Amino acid sequence: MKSLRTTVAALAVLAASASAAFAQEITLRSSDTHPDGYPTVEAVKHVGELVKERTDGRITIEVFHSAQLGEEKDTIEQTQFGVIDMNRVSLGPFNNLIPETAVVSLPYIFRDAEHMHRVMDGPIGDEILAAFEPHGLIGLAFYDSGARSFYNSEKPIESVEDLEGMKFRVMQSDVFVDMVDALGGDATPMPYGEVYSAIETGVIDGAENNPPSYQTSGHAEVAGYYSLDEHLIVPEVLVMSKTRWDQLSPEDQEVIRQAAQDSVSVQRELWAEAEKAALEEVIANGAQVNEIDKQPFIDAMAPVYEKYANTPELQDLVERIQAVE
Ligand code: BDP
Repeated sequence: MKSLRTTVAALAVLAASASAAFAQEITLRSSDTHPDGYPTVEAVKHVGELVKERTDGRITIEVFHSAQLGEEKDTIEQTQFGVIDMNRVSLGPFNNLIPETAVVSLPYIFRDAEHMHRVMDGPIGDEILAAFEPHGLIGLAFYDSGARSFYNSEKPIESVEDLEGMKFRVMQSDVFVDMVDALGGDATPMPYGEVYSAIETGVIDGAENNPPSYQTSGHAEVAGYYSLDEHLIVPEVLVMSKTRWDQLSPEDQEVIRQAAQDSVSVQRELWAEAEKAALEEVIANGAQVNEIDKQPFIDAMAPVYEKYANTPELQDLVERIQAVE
């Protein structure tokens, strides 16, 4: 009797572990600072749909939009620790940690969005994705973020001189602090979620971002001058916690990586539409948008390049990016 019970119990354990191995349901939580409907949020949802389809419903990705899991810098740390599984973030907050990301965050490093695509879709992009791994993250794909320009509550910026003494919020990255310094302005790094009230209360005069962020954050309501100096074409990245990644089978890892790559073209399309619509909408709501001669802004960036392309390898990376047609 005892031996029969032991055998039955042993069989039950075996059956349970076998079914766990074959059909382990996995839910991955992904963070995004942007609201529902924003191109990056929709792109990661698309990754989720592809992954679900390709694993017969076994793997689910839940996207927590609107900074529900926290501000970017904090969520990045939590992703490194494995508390958050996936994260869609700007490359900016990685600059102080991963020098390669600082190079692709240099002002005017990309001539235009097409140049950025050609660089990030090729071996240089792969090199930068690989640079995340020693920091506890797996780089999966790059997304579009258009071009960032200055906006403020005071006046249209028409020349570099107009920035003199003005206070601008930047992302938490030394590159952007030095960029504003080089233009004669005063930079205040702060989390994205604090910018609206900082402008409203006059703690800062303005910030800088792409049109969809300028619009969806509501910053256009409190800083109505948007001046198209387009100083930064900084890609966004979808990363995964390496701790979580290492728990997945190689097959599941491949499904996730491929789905992320497959979402890039979808995000680019959504981005192009969102960018156009955002500019139209802020103008319709009263924002004043002006063009600028960019050359003096480009010329002012020499010290920033010198500071961040500060090893032969990083200097070489700058040159290789510039050499991409
Ligand atoms: C937006 C990026 C977002 C950043 C934000 C910022 O998409 O990832 O958090 O700018 O300025 O354009 O912090």
